[in-house]
Formats: sequence, C-alpha cells, structure tokens
Amino acid sequence: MKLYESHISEFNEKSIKEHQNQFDFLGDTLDKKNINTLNVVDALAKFQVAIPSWALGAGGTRFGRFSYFGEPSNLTQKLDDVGLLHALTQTAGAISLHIPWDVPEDYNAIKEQAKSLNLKFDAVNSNTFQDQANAKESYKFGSLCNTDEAIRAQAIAHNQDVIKIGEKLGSKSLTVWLADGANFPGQNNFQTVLSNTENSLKSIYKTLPDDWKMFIEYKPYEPNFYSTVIQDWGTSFMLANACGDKAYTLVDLGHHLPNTNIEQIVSTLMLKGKLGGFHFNDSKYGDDDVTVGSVKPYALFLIFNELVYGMQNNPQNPDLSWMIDASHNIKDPLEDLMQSLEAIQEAYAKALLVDQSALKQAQSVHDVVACQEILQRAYRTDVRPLLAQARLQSGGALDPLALYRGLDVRQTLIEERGKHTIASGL
Ligand code: LRH
Ligand code: MN
Ligand code: MN
Repeated sequence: MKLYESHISEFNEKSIKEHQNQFDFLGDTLDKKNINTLNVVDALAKFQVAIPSWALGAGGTRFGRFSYFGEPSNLTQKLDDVGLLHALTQTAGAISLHIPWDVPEDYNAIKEQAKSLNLKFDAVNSNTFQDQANAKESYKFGSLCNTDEAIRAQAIAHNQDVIKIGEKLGSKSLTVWLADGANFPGQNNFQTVLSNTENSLKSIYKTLPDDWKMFIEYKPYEPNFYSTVIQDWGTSFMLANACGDKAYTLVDLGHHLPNTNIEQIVSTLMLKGKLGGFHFNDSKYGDDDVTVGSVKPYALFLIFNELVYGMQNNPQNPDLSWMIDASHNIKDPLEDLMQSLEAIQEAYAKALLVDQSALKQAQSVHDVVACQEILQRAYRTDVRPLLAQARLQSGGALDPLALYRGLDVRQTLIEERGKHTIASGL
C-alpha cells in the first residue's frame, strides 16, 4: 500500500485549525513558565525510534496464535510496513533486523527500498536462542556459555556473520541477547558459564568494525526459569567493560523483576558512559512486551527524566539507540506500534518540560515536597499538541491512528497480501 503526501495533507487540512488553537494555547502556557516550546518540538521531531521486524506480525503465545491478517511475510513487506508507520508518524525512521529471520535475498534492492522509504538500518540482532535449520550444533543447553567448544564456536561464528550482514546494509551496531541459563539448580556451574560467555563475547567483539557498537542485553529469567547467565544490568555492564569501549549495556524495559527501579539503572549507566541502547515496551508481570506506556506511564516518564538528564549532562555516554521491542497477540500490530510511538514521544516531551534548575535547587535544600511537585507538574501537562506539531512540521499526520483507520490500511494490506499470512519471527 502506498501512502501519498496528498493523503496526509488532505487529512491534516480537516483538523488544522483545532490543532493550531490547542498548540497556541499550550505554547502560551509554557511561555509563561519560560519553556521554549519550539525547542521541545524540534527535539521531538528529531527523536527517531527503530521498529523491530518481529513486531509487525501477530506474535501469539505458546498456547496459540491468532493471525492478524495481511501481515508481512518477507523482508520487503516488513520494510513497507515500517515505511507506512514512518510516513504517518515521522518518528519511526529505522528498522531493526533479526538474523536469520530477516536475511536479505537482494541487498541492493533492500537498501534501495529503505532509502526510498527514508529508513535506516538500526542494530542487527543475532539469534542463538533457536536452533537454525541445518545447524550442526544445538543450543538446547546454551550458546555462548556452553561447555562444549564446538557449540560456542558455532554461536560466535553466527554473531560474526550477523555483523557482516549488518555491514552490507549500513547498520552500525550488533545486539546480543542470550537465552543462555539453567532451568534447574545445579544444572550449570555459574562461574564456568559466565567465563565462557565473557570469552565468547570477546571473540565477537574482536571482529566488530571500528565504527560499530555492541549492545549486551540482560534478562533475569525466561526461557530459562532458574537462572540466566546475563541476568541483570550489573552482569551486562561487567561484560561490556571486559570487552572494551565499543561495548555497552542495553536496557529492555520488560527485562526486570517487578518493581525494579529502572530509572536508577539508566542514571547509573549514563554516569558511567555505558548505556548503549533501549528496548521500549511495558509490562505488568515480566517480559509482557505490551504497548509502551499502557500499564505504567508514570514510570516511563521517570525513566525519560533520567534519560533527558543524562543526554544533557553526560557527554561520556554516546547517543542512544532507541527501539520498540513488542509483540502482539490481539491488536493490529501497526496500530499498536503507533500507540507505542505516541507514548514514547509523550514521555519524552514531558521529561523535557521538567524544570531542571528548580529541581536542583529544591534537592539542595531538601524540599522533598517541591521535588515531587516539579516532576508531577511536568507529568500532568497535556503535551499532545507538541507531538502533533512535530509531526506536522515533518510532513506526518496530525493524528496517525485516525488517518490509518480512515484509509482502511489494514483492509488494503489484506487485499494485497492475503488473509492467512504469517510473519517470520516470534
Ligand atoms: C528477548 C528479547 C530480545 C530478543 C527479542 C526477540 O526477550 O527482548 O531483545 O532479541 O526479545
Ligand atoms: Mn529486547
Ligand atoms: Mn524481551
């Protein structure tokens, strides 16, 4: 399905007056608080979040999978979907591939297509959590951590291949997430599997191009339910330090035990210059991978507050790689991703409104009540006109979801691709 500029401009025309009123009113209010609205809008317009190739289809659970119909069944169609999202929102200017799910058949054609859709290739992800077709060795008992050298070698070689694929596409980073761990006490010697993992990561790191970064993702449990080798940010941080300057920790919001103070983790990593990337999602119980901001929007705001502080005060930390990591069981994936993008931009905008100097002042005199007021004043501001303005400025839709529904995009995709399509991936 091709979305034309005229689709967007004609749609925007209908609500432009109402938007302008709302934007001007908010602008006046913020002006009185000495906030430069145009700077905030500018920051929002620049903020781009990568879409993972595996979030474009219906994921399902181990109990079943309900197709959403018209899902992309190859890389070209996945790029088209992200292109649609980007055209509507102007916030999704990159795609993150998972290998081997997304190995391109024709690199030039894929690169040309991405260029025409204004998309970049974000981090490439390796996969040693599933056995691949025709693979000699099995990852049933771990990959980079395995006590069997041949299995480790196969997993290392896979990661090195993924880097080569990413290089051909213009990616600049590799994300390593390992399912490695144990299902039962006694299954693994903790020190052996950690040492093996460190050595394997170092071998992969050795082949990382100079202008690349390696992101090490952590997760406390699942699919192993007793222990995970890279279980928390501390383990990831330690491994990143052992590898070198181009290795960083990656925070996935769903990879924490309930009530973990994620904003504090973000803050610590940025102070140490070791936060590399971010996977957005939301959760109630664990790695639920549900729509960003749908369960704990205030926690997301507090996380963004630390991210904004870090981006303004920690030059030792590089620019972050932003990505959504979600799965969809019952929603239209594209609609869900639009909701996630909106929630991310909303939390970012609110964090940009925090009066940092007033907060510092209140902290210095231990005025705890004022500290909370300052944060909540920003959080309670309805920033949606700022988001709409940023989209308008960049050629996106004032209300992406309404336009998507108005054009009946999903129905067109079903007509083009058929009903019973299955996206490769989770
Ligand atoms: C693991 C994870 C990781 C994978 C993706 C499919 O739970 O978050 O980022 O690559 O899901
Ligand atoms: Mn993730
Ligand atoms: Mn996950």
